[in-house]
Amino acid sequence: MCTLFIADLHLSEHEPAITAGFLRFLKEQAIYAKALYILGDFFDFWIGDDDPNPLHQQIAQALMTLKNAGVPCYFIHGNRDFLIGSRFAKESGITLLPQEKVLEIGKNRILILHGDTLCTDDEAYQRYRKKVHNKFIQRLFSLLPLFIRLRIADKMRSRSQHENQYKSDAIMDVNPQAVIDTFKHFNTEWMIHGHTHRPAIHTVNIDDKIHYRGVLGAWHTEGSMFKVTDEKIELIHFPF
Ligand code: LP5
Ligand code: MN
Repeated sequence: MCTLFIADLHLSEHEPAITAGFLRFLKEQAIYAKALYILGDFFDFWIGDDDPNPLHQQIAQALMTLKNAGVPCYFIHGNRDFLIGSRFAKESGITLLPQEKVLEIGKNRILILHGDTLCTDDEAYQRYRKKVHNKFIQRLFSLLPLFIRLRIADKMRSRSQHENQYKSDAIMDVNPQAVIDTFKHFNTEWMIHGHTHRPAIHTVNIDDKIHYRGVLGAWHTEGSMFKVTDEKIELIHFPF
């Protein structure tokens, strides 16, 4: 039995092929897994569980079907969908996890996280993240009418895309020292994250011990997952 990890699908009504690819992945792969972990940026953006977007209901139903088939699904928030809350969790049957979680699979201790918290060189983003993760600000935002929230999210998306044009690739990648500190803090051999859209398995030598940082790919034109069994950990890309 395997445990599957995915992230950065950025599901949206404007990308029906990715939605179709995810629904197929549920039916043909996830259904046979021990569990499915979604590590953030599952939706392209999320402005509240009260958003009546039909795509959200379609995905919730598909995840509930997976749960009813005996495959639990766990979710870690990304920087686009950090407002996913208990109502969507109940409707979809997913379990919301904290932003970092250590799993023990076979002999491996694996830290799972979205990955944006490792990008400490991106100071503008870390300042922004602190603000939007403030519970009071989130509460105020949730009280706004839906159409206002949509407008704000749209402005935030365009501002982000604009700012990203002037940021180096290095700034938007993980900070090596943050990775080492995180490995030491959680005392794991592996970490699996998304966010950077740079799929790979990196080795990190800490005090002559090799650790592994697995990075998931975004679902632009193909699926990307980590498949973990007691024996091995594989990064797999597959057509939708
Ligand atoms: O998302 P992406 O890939 O473009 O870039 C990310 C970082 N940017 C973000 C911002 C999101 O894209 C914005 C969309 C969120 C939708 C949900 C709305 C919920 C609102 C809740 C309010 C409580 O995450 C980007 C990183 C990049 O990853 C790589 O790591 O660099 O970070 C930035 O661009 C930082 C910017 O400085 C912040 C941009 C947001 C602008 C906020 C002010 C505008 C508000 C307008 C209100 C009228
Ligand atoms: Mn992200």
